[in-house]
Amino acid sequence: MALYIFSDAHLGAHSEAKESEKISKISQLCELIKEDGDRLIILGDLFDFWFEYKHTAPKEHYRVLFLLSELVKQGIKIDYVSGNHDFWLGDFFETQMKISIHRDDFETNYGGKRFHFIHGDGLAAGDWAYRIQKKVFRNKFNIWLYRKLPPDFAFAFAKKVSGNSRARSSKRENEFLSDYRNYAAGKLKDSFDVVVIGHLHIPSYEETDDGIYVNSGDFIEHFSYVKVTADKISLEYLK
Ligand SMILES: [Mn+2]
Repeated sequence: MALYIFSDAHLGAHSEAKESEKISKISQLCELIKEDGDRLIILGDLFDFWFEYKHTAPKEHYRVLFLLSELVKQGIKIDYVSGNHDFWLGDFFETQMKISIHRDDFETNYGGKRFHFIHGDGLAAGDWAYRIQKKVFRNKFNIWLYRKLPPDFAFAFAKKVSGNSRARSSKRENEFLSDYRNYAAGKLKDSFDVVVIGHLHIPSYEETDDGIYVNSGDFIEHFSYVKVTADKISLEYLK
């Protein structure tokens, strides 16, 4: 029995070669999960952009959706904590994939330990500009309005904006690494045993007297993931 966690594949953001590499690594991870896993947590930004309409969902992500549904079919429970690139998840994952969606942070117990999960966008104290943008992007009326756009146009536009946001945030977040550490420290004082965050694309594992803070890294360059068993929590890398 093991719980697996990964994040930040940003599917759809890169060249065809990179996209194939990412998909084959996700497939490799799924094989590991099938061997000894019983739970998977996707910690946000699996997709670089996800938007669904009442009657349609993006076809370019068929391959990863297939891999995930294979896991569900095997009885593996999947939770998906949305990130800043995929917060527009509608009901597709819950109704069609049987995957639970969490739009903010998410708490759960595993192997007798208490876990706190959050993607991590907007955590840094100095990141006020992003927090304003987040309010606009998540506004119900704005989402309703955006859905009125023809899908091909809406996707082309979003991919442009999404690329800009990626370029900006990688620089910004690196300046705020200590804010993430402080956030985790607060939660660990607050009775959690383990805090797992994504978003930074920098894998890390830190143990203190209060517990463990892990950053899941990314599935673009590091192919890092977190594995939790009854007696061990580790940050691992795919070969
Ligand atoms: Mn992110």
